[in-house]
Amino acid sequence: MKSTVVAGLFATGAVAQGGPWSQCGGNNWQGATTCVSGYTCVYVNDWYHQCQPGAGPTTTLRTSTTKTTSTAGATSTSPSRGKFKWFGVNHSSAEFGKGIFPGTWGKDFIFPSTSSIQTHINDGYNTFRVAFAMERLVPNQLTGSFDAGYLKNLTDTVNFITSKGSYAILDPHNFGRYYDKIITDKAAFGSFYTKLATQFKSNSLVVFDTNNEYHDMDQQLVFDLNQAAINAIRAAGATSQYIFVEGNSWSGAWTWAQTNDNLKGLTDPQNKIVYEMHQYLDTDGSGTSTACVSTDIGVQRVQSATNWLRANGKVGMLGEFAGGANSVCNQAVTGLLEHLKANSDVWLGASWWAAGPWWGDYMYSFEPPSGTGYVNYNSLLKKYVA
Ligand SMILES: *[C@@H]1O[C@H](CO)[C@@H](O)[C@H](O)[C@H]1NC(C)=O
Ligand SMILES: CC(=O)N[C@H]1CO[C@H](CO)[C@@H](O)[C@@H]1O
Repeated sequence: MKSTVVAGLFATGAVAQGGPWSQCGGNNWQGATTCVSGYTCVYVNDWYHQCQPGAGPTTTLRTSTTKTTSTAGATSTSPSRGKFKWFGVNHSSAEFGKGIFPGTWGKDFIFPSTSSIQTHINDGYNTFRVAFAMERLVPNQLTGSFDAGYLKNLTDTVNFITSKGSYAILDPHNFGRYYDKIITDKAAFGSFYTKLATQFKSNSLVVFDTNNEYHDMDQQLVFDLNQAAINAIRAAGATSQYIFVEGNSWSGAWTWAQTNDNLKGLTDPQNKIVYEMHQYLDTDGSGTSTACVSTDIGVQRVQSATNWLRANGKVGMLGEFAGGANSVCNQAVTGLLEHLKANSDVWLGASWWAAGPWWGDYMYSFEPPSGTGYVNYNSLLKKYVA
């Protein structure tokens, strides 16, 4: 998984010019520092300068990092201004140590770094999906009481985000399961949301995500769990918040229209349901490879979901997406975001998978300052902030 793609492209010498989207500078960089025709070497951060579309001097530009792509009229990949309601990053770490419950803070799991969140806010992002484990919040049973320590840390993270005016998506990263067993008790599931909503109902910048990636479950059960969560959240008095529902088959956008068509029947008295889908661009769509299938795979994979949303008068959020640090993925991700933006009547936003203090050299890590995804995609993603 460790990504060596970008460094490998020009690791062989200082002769060649950098190709599209390749690295062209940064601390300790040994390769080419100029780009092929039509591309400009753009300062991204101290560790990374990148060949981005656009005419101009082929030397490194230190300033105006994200504005330099506008001059290449022929370049269809140059994004225009975004109008997403939500655009941001998953912060994943509080759910780490799956299976080790409750586990030890600082060893098995940790909460997101507020300074990293602040960096993302400074970059312009306004939405953070905060993953957590239901087994840590309610250790004994779904209907049980919250663990005070875990709740406090989760609440501190949420409050940090929303005190800055950003949205915090509460993401029980549980796959429709509790201690690895598919949740079938809808009333108990609802009671979890009663407690969660009671806790956060006065904070309108909180978004309730009903659960991360249901999969291999009865389709009616997925419907029922989502509806139970919606009913409980509203009954608890949380009426201003958006609710993100997720679907079966890992909430994949590419299979949504076939698999999750029944979810169009979900109802909310506040009419604030958003369909959260996920989409990765590797062969099996699992988000486990640095490679993307093709430069237009992003658009291909979400097109049917776009059609489904519009045909049914629904709105969606691409709650997880990512791509490896290479030119094919860079173009595929650009195409994906352009498509979402062009259809922003039905796609309200997107959030990258993922940041978190413990991702290390993970191929998609958006943890500043040196996560592979952050280094390679921040300058692109920043262009889409709300
Ligand atoms: C909460 O965070 C504090 C550090 O701020 C840590 O000492 C404590 O163990 C954490 N507790 C839980 C349950 O996460
Ligand atoms: C796509 C991806 O990497 N998903 C991972 C997200 O993090 C959880 C753990 O929190 C993993 O189980 C997933 O594989």
